[in-house]
Amino acid sequence: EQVEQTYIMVKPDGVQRGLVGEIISRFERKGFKLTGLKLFQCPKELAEEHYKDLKTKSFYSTLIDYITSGPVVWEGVGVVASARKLIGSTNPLQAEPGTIRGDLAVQTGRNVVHGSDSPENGKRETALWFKEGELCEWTPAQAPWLME
Ligand code: DAT
Ligand code: MG
Repeated sequence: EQVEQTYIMVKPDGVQRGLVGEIISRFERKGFKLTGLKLFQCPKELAEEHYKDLKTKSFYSTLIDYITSGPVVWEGVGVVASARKLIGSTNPLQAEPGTIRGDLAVQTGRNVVHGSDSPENGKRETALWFKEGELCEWTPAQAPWLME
């Protein structure tokens, strides 16, 4: 099994609404290992690089204006696809109850959290938001109780 890395970001609405603990807690309870954590005011250039694939979209400039936040990196087996399921659909009104967006948000433009959409982007975004030495390598005590 391949260990993947994903980049999870609590967006500014999640931080302002006091949902940081709630959101991080869902990934912790699932069993994913936290390897980096940072509260961060995002410069415009970094937001533009992060969302560069959406540059041609009509909502691009509002999206860039909105992104300033407390980011988090999680790492684990199969974490990228699984984190996307925990997060739910982009439009919170279509996200299933039980998912983060399904439970905590109502609008696409305020959907509280970001998660990388592929292992490649997980690596790319982690490298974008965290410097060398800011990630922590450790073995959770619960590891043998989580995976055989
Ligand atoms: P996701 O965040 O689910 O990966 P995405 O990568 O397609 O979704 O888009 C990034 C963000 O851009 C998304 O979280 C909210 C915003 N966005 C996406 N589609 C939008 C739309 N049709 N109108 C307004 N904002 C949108
Ligand atoms: Mg995306």
